[in-house]
Amino acid sequence: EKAKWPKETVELWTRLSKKEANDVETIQRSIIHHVTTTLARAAYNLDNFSAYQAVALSTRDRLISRWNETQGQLSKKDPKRVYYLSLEFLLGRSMDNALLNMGLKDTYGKSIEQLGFNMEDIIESEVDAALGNGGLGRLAACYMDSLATLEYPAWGYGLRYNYGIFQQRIVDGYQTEFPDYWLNFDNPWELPRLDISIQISFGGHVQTSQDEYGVTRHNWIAGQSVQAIAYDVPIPGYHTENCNNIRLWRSKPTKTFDLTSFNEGNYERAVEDATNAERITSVLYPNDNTMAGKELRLKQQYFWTAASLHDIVRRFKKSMREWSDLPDQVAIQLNDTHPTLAIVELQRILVDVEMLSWDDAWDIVTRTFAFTNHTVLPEAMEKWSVPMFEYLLPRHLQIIFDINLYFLQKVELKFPNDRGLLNRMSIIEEAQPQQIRMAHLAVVGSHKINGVAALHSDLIKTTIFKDFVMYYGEEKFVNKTNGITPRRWLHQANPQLSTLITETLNSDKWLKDLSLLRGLEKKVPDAEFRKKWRAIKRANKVRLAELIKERCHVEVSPDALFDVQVKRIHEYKRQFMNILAVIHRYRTIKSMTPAQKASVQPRVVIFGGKAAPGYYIAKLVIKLINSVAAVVNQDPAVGDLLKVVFIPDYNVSVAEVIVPASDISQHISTAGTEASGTSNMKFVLNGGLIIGTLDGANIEILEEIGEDNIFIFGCAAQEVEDLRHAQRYRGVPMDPALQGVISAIEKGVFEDPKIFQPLISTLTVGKDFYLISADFASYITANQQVDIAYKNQDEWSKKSIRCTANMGKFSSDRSVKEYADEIWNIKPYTVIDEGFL
Ligand code: Z16
Repeated sequence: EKAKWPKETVELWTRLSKKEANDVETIQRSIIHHVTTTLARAAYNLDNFSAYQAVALSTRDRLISRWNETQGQLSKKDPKRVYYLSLEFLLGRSMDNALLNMGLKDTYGKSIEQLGFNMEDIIESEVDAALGNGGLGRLAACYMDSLATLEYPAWGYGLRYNYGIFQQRIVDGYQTEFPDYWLNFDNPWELPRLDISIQISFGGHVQTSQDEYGVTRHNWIAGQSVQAIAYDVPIPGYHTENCNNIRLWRSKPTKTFDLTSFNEGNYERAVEDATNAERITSVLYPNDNTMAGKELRLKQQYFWTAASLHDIVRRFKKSMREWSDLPDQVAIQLNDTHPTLAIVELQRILVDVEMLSWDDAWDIVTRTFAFTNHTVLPEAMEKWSVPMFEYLLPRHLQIIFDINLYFLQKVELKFPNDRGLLNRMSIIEEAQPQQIRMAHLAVVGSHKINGVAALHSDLIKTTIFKDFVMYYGEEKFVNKTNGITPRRWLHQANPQLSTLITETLNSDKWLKDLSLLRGLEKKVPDAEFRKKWRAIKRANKVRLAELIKERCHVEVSPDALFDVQVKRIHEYKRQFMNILAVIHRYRTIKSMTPAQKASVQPRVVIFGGKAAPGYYIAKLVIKLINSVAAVVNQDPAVGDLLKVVFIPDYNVSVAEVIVPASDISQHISTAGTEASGTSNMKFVLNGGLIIGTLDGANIEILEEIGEDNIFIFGCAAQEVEDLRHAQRYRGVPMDPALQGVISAIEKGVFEDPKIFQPLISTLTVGKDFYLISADFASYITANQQVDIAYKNQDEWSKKSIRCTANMGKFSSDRSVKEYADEIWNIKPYTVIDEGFL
């Protein structure tokens, strides 16, 4: 304790713990120091990767001092905090972002240059932290950036997987998966907290007894236990001292691992159990928008929520407050249903361990939690089989049954004699075996439930949570439209455009107040400005063309229209419809006279995205794209009029190259299926136009940028059910253009047609669930309108500028502020730079 030290000792510490300065020479010294000591290498004869490691370590030192300052000041002040529980944080690379946010990029650039290295090469040496699948995981990362930038006291909690999302390679046109062992080299962006270790239990049984007041007490006698070890990932805000934290848990065998087995002389059994303990945080499940139902996944969820809650409760207890104050000190946001067990675990701690009454405990629990829903797709709804759950978490199962009992009793009081209603609302689904509906549990245990875009938030109120809206009332269900961080997705990914915007607006304030982009509108009539705007887009396309050359071995012209669809491969996202329209385009070009061809707008169609390894149909879509590409790209009758590429291993870093380089991007899900989408926002922010359906956040983007600057087609969400019905029971025939395309595939224009039969079958009349046939004609028309509009480059540039200018709403700063004000009830806290470590 500092207070007990003699004056000289305190003075010595104070004098010697001054933070390192941020001038070029000090930074160079720090880099060289890490080369020669931490890395134990010679200061000359370094490769790019070692140089990257040294620069990363030097950057890390600066992050750590901000982290220390922030966490120290927050401990003293002890304001209300928010905890964002997410099984996924798709952070991507850290170095460039950390340097930009801390305002050190230029100084580091100079320092590195003088030491004989190039900043861009060094940045490229970093591997992505890919602890997420797609939209949900990247959203968590954007929200962490905004929380730190807006100076909210916030922590993320997640898992430190040894293997992130698999690496995708294309072999013979098919996706093949390779492990992403991202921790092969030291990870400088985490701080191991080997001293923070929490014991987590599984299995066993529940002992019941009466206490001295005759109250029944439940004692969970666990079967096995493992340790949770903390790894902290600092998240610096943009141009602020505040530095938040993501705490990731790693599973380890308990220190005294299976003494019993040892004592029985069963050494092998003991070591085997130890290996099983490590398995919990071994791998990220590679499903986006589908539920797998594996036992290990449930173990991950409990391990993570129990460790996080233990940590949160420990921190709260230090403040010596009453339990009833918990909701005034702590807000916990559940990112999807994955962390719903936290609700049950907190109830267990309060009732079984802290001896609160059930009702007092439940009041505290429900005022603490809020829940974000990200999908209405039935296959994505989390359900756990009761027998499996009971085996792993017997006490938690009892608590869930009690929560359900008390809940249904209240429903029955309000709406008597409606067994259908009780069945529909129950947390337990009466199937064989019974299933726990995690979404129902999350709704019952939270004070606010939010969807992620206006349409989606309306839809959940009329579909999956309809009965709950009737019971609780409308106020519990709110909308928080997603957002993206303009720091990574414009400033960092598109530095030239960022510079032009700052010059034009005479300030860089827009990076913290994105609505200021409106100021670009006045430049729309300025031909000189439009020329600069176009030149930047072209430079970004040249960069993407180089990446395509490298990864796909296809040469594409940066003067063609770049048409992009990059996202997880899923039937509802309709990459299949896109490639079918590409085939239609190919056939149209092939049927043209040379004179007709002369007026065709050249187009490069760019695909990217991973399919879940067990999603057969999605993987066939990838194969079809690659088969079409193989035929089209070498057809002399087509030449540069049409190129098709599938960029392998789409990830955050690849997105940072693709997004600034698109002219048009495709967001074409069947209306009502894509909860929000966030890449749509990234493209438009970078001056890319979009073609899309009336789905998710596309609708709000349309409202902001105006109908002249977006290509909308297809049916609306309200029409979907009628269209499906008509198709099923009135046998609406397939769209003729689509019929032609299917015939071409079946004739073997693109490899052996047998391969694609299962894919084509999904379009059989009456089975085309995602309504590709119903939307096909309007999709083709919308694509033709894109071609026509692109011919007039000057008009296109006006649209492009208007796009960027009107994207202010979609900053994750706006989203996070809405959560803070309307759900979490937290205030910012500005960290003061005290100049000491
Ligand atoms: C996911 O990425 C999403 C939803 C979900 O249930 C599971 C996963 Cl892993 C996505 C939505 O599909 C997307 O529309 C949305 O923009 C994103 O979550 C963030 O909210």
